[in-house]
Amino acid sequence: MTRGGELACRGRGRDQRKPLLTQRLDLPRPQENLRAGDTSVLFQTNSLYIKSQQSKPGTYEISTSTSGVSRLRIFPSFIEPREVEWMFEQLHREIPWRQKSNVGPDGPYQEPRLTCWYGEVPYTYSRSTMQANPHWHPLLTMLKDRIGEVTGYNFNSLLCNLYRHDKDSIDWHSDDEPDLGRDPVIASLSFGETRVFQMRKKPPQEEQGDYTYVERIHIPLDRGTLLIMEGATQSDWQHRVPKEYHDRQPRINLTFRTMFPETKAQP
Ligand SMILES: O=C(O)CCC(=O)C(=O)O
Ligand SMILES: [Mn+2]
Repeated sequence: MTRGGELACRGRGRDQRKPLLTQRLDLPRPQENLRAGDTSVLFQTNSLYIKSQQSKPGTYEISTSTSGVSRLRIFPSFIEPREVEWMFEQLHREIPWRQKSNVGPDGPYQEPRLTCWYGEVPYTYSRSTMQANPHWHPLLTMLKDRIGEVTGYNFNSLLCNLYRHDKDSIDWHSDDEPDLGRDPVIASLSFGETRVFQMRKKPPQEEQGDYTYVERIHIPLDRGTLLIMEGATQSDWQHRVPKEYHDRQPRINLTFRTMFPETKAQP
């Protein structure tokens, strides 16, 4: 019986189910231009892990809904190993990192990571705004252009993130602010320590916001790896980088985006 079959037989009662995190499944070999129907194995379990030290390269269609196809593209070693170290050092030293104060349901809090925004327009998330900053560091411009050449996407903005240690994190969210337009494409490039990028599918309406049984994907993002999120990924999924229980060295993550400030309801 497949793991999916086991899950289906286990019923809905919370205590009859194994904890979600014990469910493991190797990814099928990725293919370029996978069609949604080809990835049905992804839906036989509600927890999908991309195991191994390095994420497997390829294009993954992770779901299809009325919003469209949600797609990930993974490029391990997008930055060559001999280049990642000096780039990390330079970004760590020269980006003007700041701690942002956000506003959550329980009031203001200090975001548990450092950030820096580059773009012609301000960026607001978690009810707090980062001012426009057109003073791109030359290394960041070079990386933006290199990603553009390979992916065909011409990004105009960048949120830089520095996770100083194991207790720095970003909680569940989607990158779906109105200025990012419909179906935002996000290019995420990582340096430094490997951290796990987790995704969970938004539950159907009848689950009333209960994420207990949704599909999950875990992707270890190691230095030099480029992850692209495309299509309906921001409408249909959330993502986070959780805190860790063991020491972690600093990690830098660059999330390139395209802002469409003039058109609120976008192209
Ligand atoms: O650090 C990461 O890999 C993800 C960061 C992220 O999702 C964000 O800043 O919106
Ligand atoms: Mn994000």
